[in-house]
Amino acid sequence: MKKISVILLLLGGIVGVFMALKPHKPKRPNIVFIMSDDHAYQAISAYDKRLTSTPNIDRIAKDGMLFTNACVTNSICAPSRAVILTGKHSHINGKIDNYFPFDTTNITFPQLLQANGYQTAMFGKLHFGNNPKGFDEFQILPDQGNYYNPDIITKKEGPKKLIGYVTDLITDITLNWLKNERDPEKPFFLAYLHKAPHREWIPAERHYKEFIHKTFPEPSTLFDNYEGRGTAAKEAEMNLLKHMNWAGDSKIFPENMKKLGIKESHSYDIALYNGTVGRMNAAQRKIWDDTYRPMNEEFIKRYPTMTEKEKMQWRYQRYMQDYLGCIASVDEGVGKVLDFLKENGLDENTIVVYTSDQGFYLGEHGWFDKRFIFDESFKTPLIVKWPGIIKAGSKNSQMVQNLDFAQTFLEAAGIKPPSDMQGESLIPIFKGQGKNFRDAAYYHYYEYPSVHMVKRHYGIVTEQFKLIHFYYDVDEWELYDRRKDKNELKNVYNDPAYAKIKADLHKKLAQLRIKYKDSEELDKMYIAKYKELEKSGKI
Ligand code: SGN
Ligand code: CA
Repeated sequence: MKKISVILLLLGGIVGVFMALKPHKPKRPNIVFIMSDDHAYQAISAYDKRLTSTPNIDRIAKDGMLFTNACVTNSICAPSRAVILTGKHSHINGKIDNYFPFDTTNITFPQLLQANGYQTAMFGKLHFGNNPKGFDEFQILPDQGNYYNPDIITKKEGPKKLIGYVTDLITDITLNWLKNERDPEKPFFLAYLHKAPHREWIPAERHYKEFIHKTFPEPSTLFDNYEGRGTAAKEAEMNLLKHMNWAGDSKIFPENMKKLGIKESHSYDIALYNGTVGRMNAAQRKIWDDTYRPMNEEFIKRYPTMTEKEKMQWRYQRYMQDYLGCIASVDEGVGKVLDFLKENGLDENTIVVYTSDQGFYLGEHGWFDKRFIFDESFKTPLIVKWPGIIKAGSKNSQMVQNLDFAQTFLEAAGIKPPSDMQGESLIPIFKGQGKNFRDAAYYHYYEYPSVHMVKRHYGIVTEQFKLIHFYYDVDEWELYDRRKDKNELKNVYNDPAYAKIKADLHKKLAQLRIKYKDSEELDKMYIAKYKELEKSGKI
């Protein structure tokens, strides 16, 4: 007996010495990728305290790095997601707009993570029309998803209908996976993807009751008349006063629209309202009606004597009350996930990213929605924490893009990225290096003619300038001086003082088009394909 114990002890010692001598391989980090839909950086208090407070999202900034010039390559939902997953520009991955199908022969970074030992999960909004590849588990909203009692497509059980509020449900599904389905032996990649705060901006009950009484500061360009810019800004249909729906967006009850003879009371708007609010069950609907009725009654009294200016101001407040109310739940959800990571010792070796699929107009230029290369929609929030690598409370102003995530995550996981990915790893920036990371960003938006009527355009953005080409049914160039004209109100393309700058930027833009393999031939090819979709009635 004694002999056996001695042998065992000796063996144990040998193993111990061997383990100690073996080079220590750091554990690969987990990645929690949190993305909301249409979350403007103006509505995150770590960026801007004027509109609202997001204490939990701000915690990521406090522990990590806040990017002040993060931007997208194509400011619209599904294309942005395709760029993120493939690490390739829209014209290469083929998902140029919300209509084109996502080509599932594209290789995405989650597929590579999964093939290299990561456990992968995706919960929430994807918006591809097909299921994600490379995920051990997913539960995704079909198409845009619904705010109340949403349908969901699950990997294990197929389609299901859930009861409750979408942001809370996505959070619960995510927490449940972390608690019960995560494999502690593997590093994980978790995509936690909110539908909120996408149009039609329906907050959770607790928040609409709270936010409906709030008043928010107006942006200085709320009454923009689009002078000084080209046709594209003038013809876009994203004006709060002219293009928002009264029922679907501003929550004027359909019967009240009739009563007031609001001209815009078209059937599409009523259908939107019924398609969203109409999904509530009796109990949810009662709280909704009780909360929004007094607002409706007050509006009925005021409307007949309201000036256009007052209507615009009213619509802006209504918009912000609902939009920011949606964000309140997103922030709470983020807080719960961060708490879980901390309480379970997962915070130290986990990269946490908070971002949006693009930026959004919160009344700047009188607009809502996105799509343009102009700052509020070109830029996107990006906050990243990675203890031990990223210095807590740091800020970075490099022009990083959503194009860069794939290579960043692959490098973090020790995987060599495919050579045809087009971004750059952000890891040097995380480590406090990476100065002059990108001197110019390339942008290309396609979805036209379509909702909001933002014309097709591509362009180059440097720290100081923005050169844009609007094409398809116009052929217009615009140039903005970002240093002098922060709100991008004056196109200086034809100002002789900018002749040299203009020539340099044209040259640089042509080089970028070559570098990223974009071209006039591709522009024409995508227009032809778009026209085919239009003909087949898919647009
Ligand atoms: C819907 C919205 C638009 C929005 C697009 C794309 N209208 O069509 O305002 O721009 O989705 O959004 S709605 O009245 O139906 O809400 S995206 O986030 O999917 O790109
Ligand atoms: Ca979006």
